Amino acid sequence: MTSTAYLSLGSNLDDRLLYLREAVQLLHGDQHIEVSDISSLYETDPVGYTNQGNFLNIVVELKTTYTAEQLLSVCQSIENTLGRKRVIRWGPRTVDLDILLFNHENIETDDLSVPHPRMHERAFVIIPLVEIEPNIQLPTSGQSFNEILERIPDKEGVRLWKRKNGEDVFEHLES
Ligand code: GSY
Repeated sequence: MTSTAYLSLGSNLDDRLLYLREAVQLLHGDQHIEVSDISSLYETDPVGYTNQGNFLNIVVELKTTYTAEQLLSVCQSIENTLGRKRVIRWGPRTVDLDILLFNHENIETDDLSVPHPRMHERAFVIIPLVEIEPNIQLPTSGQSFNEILERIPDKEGVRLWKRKNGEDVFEHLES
């Protein structure tokens, strides 16, 4: 069975675009994953621990034959491959991959909560998500992400950094 998932990717260390590009390439290079859409790139003020550099954030849509748990394990392995350091909780990271949505499923295990429990309050997630998929709804409440976007604070902390152009899914990640 093929599932549709949305992931949030963020980087705020070293060459941020390179880390995002490599993470997307590693996802797409997996034989069970096809990256089917990528949002524009956004530069975003840090949320949570604010004494750190700005992030580059994107949201990607993918088709996968993995389960959500298997996809989580792939995401963690990509974070490790790209050298994510967890020196400070919520602090700077080479790359972070979070599963936002997996089909319309509600998943609650020891390791995984889907929909991502904080996604509806994070403009750096909702703005790129609505850009690539304006019509989806939050499975838990049925609320549309467009409605969530209208009410979300701190939208000015999310600035377009490189616009997605054209049909080629990967083009705007090239430097
Ligand atoms: O949860 C993802 C890592 N992260 C981010 C992020 O990706 N972007 C912004 N703007 N702030 C963040 N705080 C954390 S933690």
